[in-house]
Amino acid sequence: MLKALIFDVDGTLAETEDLHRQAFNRAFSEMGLDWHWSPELYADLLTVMGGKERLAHYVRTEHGEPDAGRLAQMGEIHDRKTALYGHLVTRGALELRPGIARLVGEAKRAGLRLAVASTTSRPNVDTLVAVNFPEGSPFDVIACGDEAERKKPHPDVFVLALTRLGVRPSEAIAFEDSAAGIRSALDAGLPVVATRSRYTGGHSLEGAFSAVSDLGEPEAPHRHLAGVSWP
Ligand code: XBP
Ligand code: MG
Repeated sequence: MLKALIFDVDGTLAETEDLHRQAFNRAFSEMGLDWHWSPELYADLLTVMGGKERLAHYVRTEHGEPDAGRLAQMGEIHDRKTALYGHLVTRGALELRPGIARLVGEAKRAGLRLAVASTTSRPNVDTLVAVNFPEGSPFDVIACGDEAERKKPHPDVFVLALTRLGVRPSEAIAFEDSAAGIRSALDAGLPVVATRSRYTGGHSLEGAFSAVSDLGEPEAPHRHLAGVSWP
């Protein structure tokens, strides 16, 4: 019997990744670094799950093995990026993908429990949920970021969500946008509904029992922020 739905965040609940990219670039600029992640480069870097791990991969491949000073700077960059990303989300730069609000509401009314299982950092989840569910979070469980010992495609974060929900994999469905996320959910024993996002258009959806363009009826045209303005 179905008891819970488990949602990935970035790319599934909302099209967040380009805001992460812009926030990284802003943080680089603020710290006097001439690094710039184009959408094309970021699409490649997204094969590395986790912003901290993604940044470390970029530094190692483009700028050599980081010394202690660089490692400290990388931590500052990611912290600043998270703050800048939160600023953009708080200003309404993100909206839920089509159908998410409807599905979440219907699931709650049907008595299902809801969880988040994400690689992203907790502040990013909290801000996205607070802005887009102003009447209160619909999620009974949030498993994210460094709570998982190993990041996606390892199953750890989905296993953590299942444990916290107190349900078996056969009693839940996972929603994911990326190949790594699908792998993570499958290896946790979960059936997966896949919905590609802007940055995962070329990803394999192998293993998902269903793949949809998005989760809902056509809604009002996306409200695009005219241009981001930094704090
Ligand atoms: C996607 C990720 C995250 C975000 C950036 O997470 O890999 O790392 O890109 O967020 P998911 P952080 O698809 O599992 O939601 O910088 O906080 O990691
Ligand atoms: Mg994702």
